[in-house]
Amino acid sequence: MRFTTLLLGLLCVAQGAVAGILPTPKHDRQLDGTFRMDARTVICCRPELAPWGLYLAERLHVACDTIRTPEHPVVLRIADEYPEEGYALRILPSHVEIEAGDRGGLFNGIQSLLQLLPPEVYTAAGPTYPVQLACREVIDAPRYAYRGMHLDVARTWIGPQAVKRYIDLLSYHKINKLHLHLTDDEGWRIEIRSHPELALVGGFRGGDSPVRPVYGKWNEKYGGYFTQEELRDLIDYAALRNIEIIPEIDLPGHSRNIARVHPEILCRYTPDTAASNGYDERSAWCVAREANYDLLEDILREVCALFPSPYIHIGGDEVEVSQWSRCPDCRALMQRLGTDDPHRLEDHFMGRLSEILARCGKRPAVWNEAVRSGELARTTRVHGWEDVKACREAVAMGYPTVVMPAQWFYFDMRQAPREMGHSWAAVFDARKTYEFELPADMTPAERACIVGLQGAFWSEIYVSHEPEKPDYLDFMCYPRICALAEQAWHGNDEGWTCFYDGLRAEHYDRLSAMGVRFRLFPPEVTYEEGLLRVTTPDDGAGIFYMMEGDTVVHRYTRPLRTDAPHRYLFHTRWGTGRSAEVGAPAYYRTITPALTLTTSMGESRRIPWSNVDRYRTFARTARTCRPGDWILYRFAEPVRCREIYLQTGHLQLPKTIVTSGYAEVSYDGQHFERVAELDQGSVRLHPTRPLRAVRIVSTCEDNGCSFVTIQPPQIKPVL
Ligand code: TNX
Repeated sequence: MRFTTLLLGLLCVAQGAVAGILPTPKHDRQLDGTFRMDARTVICCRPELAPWGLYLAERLHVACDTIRTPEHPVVLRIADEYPEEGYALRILPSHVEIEAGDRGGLFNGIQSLLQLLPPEVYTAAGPTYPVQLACREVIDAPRYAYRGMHLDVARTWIGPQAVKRYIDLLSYHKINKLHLHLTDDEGWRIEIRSHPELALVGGFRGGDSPVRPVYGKWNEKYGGYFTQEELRDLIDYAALRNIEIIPEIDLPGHSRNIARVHPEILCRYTPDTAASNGYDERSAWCVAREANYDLLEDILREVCALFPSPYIHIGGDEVEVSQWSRCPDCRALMQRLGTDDPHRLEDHFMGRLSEILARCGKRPAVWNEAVRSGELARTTRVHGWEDVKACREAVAMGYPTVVMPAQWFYFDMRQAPREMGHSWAAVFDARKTYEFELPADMTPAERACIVGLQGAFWSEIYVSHEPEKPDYLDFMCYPRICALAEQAWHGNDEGWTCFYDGLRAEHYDRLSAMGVRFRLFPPEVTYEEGLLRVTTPDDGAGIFYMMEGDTVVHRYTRPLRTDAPHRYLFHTRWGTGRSAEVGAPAYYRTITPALTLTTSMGESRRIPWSNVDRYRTFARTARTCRPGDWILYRFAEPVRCREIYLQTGHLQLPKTIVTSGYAEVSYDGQHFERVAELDQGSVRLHPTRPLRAVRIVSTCEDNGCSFVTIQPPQIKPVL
């Protein structure tokens, strides 16, 4: 056992000697000698490869020549004997050559060469010459043909410039598919020329738009969309970088947005707005309304004409089928189809869309729920997102499947319990993504159906956390995308320790040069015998701290002697990377004094106020919030505390907050004084005297949702 561990360690080191390329190449060996690269080095290729020659020349700050072969060139060449997207990169004393069977392979070879140069190749300034490159031979090809990342531009509007940056970063990691989630309940992000209102109206929410505001943008009209011109530009930009954009129009559910623009697409029954506090909860297209297919054909025809991808993603996730059971037309259709199962209507709907796509020469891609019955043709590509079981079921039925179970590949999930992000699927970091394994008992036939792996970035809680800043996206995606890339291109046979060593030793500096605000692993903080001690798994990262209530940042160099460990918050930095802030256990200690919750918004019977009284879990109101509504937290005894944190809303459903309002405190239980404004539905108070009660008062006219969520208060003791 020890011997094998040692051997593996040695292998890792031996590989490490020539390592540096991420994802790890298939064959990679050091040769004798060096190649000297300087500002006079010339990239040389045939005219038809000029776009790739120029791409490389631009990053190296050198010239590209398509006519003659200069001395000591970097040669790009297409040759026969390579697998798809495979390449050979040879660094020889006389020249460098990148040879591939196709343009994708050539691009991948270029990326490997860039990674062997100093990280500055990723900056505007470029490398400092001369650079001595150790001679080397890399022969490489991908494990999976499909290595994807998804981006939700619907919930949070992410425009052309930001998507280009996203594409660049993916391309550096040899990711070759971008699944672009263009429509959802909260936004329509693609111009449809035959129906301009879809984007002109549906691209915006709040203000005078019929689309309700949600997710943090309450007091303004918010949104945007891609024109077809902009999308064409993005498609070309991605294509040069070996990335195919797969557009998604999410149907027949997740369609509340288009239903606000075209209410006639919904099922023909009077919505029960009494139960939902005035909201029409219908979000799915009526399956029986024939005119719907005309509108859908108009939309899909334009999407097919615009995107060269052979697949168009048509959604199929999380459809609320109860709407169809209540619709007389859908019920009649079910009768004609000889079924009383509304799920069969989704098959019918998706089947009709598949026919439209087929007429345009395209195939459908769908979320895994859409193939549960197995009715859809086996030419349908499935994105297995719910869990491994869902992926398994799809391959067992013979569907080509993109494996992306949320528990390993949803990068909107939190990476540690106290960090930002969702947690409904799992809390996990890059290591878990790296260590993903397919079920061991999968048959070869089932494995053959797996086309590849994909990560996802859903953006509904993007806005609420870091409005307008790219750092939330970066923090959530990197280094998890590095781990995804390694998995999808190479596999994980080297083991996490080896991969992580390479990440730290070389890739962190590259990510920094790329300007990625990536996540570092959280520091570990202990307190013993009066000493605060901090370590970081990211050996080499700087450790910093701030004192509670202060903004001055200090560098941590040695253990700190203190009797107030709860006042310190630590984080680490490496280039542009940063960890979350971490305190000693004392920092997080809370108390649970006897409490009674009441609110003017009524009580949900299913999720009662008493959940909060017992500090167990959240409670829900019976309706949305209006100006003057209040939430009162009354204590049995005066409470002395250094901080009390009041939170409305829920990470999973951030729209369920009191969107604007303020907090009041009472020291005698009778008189209240206004002390602070709510920020994204929450407020942190630092009372100076014992409290009898606190109260949140709403100033907002509804929150886009039929209730408010109230979390138990987090109360920190005076230590
Ligand atoms: C589930 S994944 C969804 C999305 C959410 C995501 C949040 C899928 C097909 N549906 O609508 O954004 O969870 O993690």
